[in-house]
Amino acid sequence: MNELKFIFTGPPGAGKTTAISSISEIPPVASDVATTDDLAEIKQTTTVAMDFGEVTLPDGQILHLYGTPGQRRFRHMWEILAQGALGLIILCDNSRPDPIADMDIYLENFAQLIEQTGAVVAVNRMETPNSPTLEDYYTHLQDIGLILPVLAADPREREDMLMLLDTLITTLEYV
Ligand SMILES: Nc1nc2c(ncn2[C@@H]2O[C@H](COP(=O)(O)OP(=O)(O)OP(=O)(O)O)[C@@H](O)[C@H]2O)c(=O)[nH]1
Ligand SMILES: [Mg+2]
Repeated sequence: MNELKFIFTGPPGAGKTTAISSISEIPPVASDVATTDDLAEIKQTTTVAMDFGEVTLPDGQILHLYGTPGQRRFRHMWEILAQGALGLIILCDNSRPDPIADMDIYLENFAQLIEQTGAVVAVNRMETPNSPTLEDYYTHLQDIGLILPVLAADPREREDMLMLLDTLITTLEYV
């Protein structure tokens, strides 16, 4: 049987490692090391290779969840992790300077996967003052010819993350 595999991606600190640890029914596998650069001001660790977790779907199948490193310098892992994936979740951190430009980086890098399968966009830290609305994300996606679901979701909340998986699965059923 083919592996059922979803990928979480997005910029450093968006919450990919957090999301997988919120959802996973097995102890998640992480590959975090201490942050040393500018990122150290925001958080203590960063992913250098991948995150891994598992969740059982309502039909009993096991879904494998992989998280990419956010940092560009580890981008060689993005392609490796995307192989054989059935869908993509792009996490956006609305407190970053230009979160829509962040989204574009991952849309571009995973364009082939998105075209072949599907993707959802999840935005956290929505309470950030003067930050984009969900409508802004959606409009931008439309402008570049993509119709993807855009949701507000907190990676620390398991229910939010399960809702994302559900949305992605529903999207894929219509591809
Ligand atoms: N307050 C708040 N904190 C959040 C929210 N979403 C994520 N976080 C926090 O942001 C941090 C995200 O860290 P990670 O999960 O390591 O981020 P990552 O995307 O894996 O980052 P890299 O591996 O460096 O690419 C965690 O400390 C989360 O608790 C949110 O909506 N609100
Ligand atoms: Mg991480």
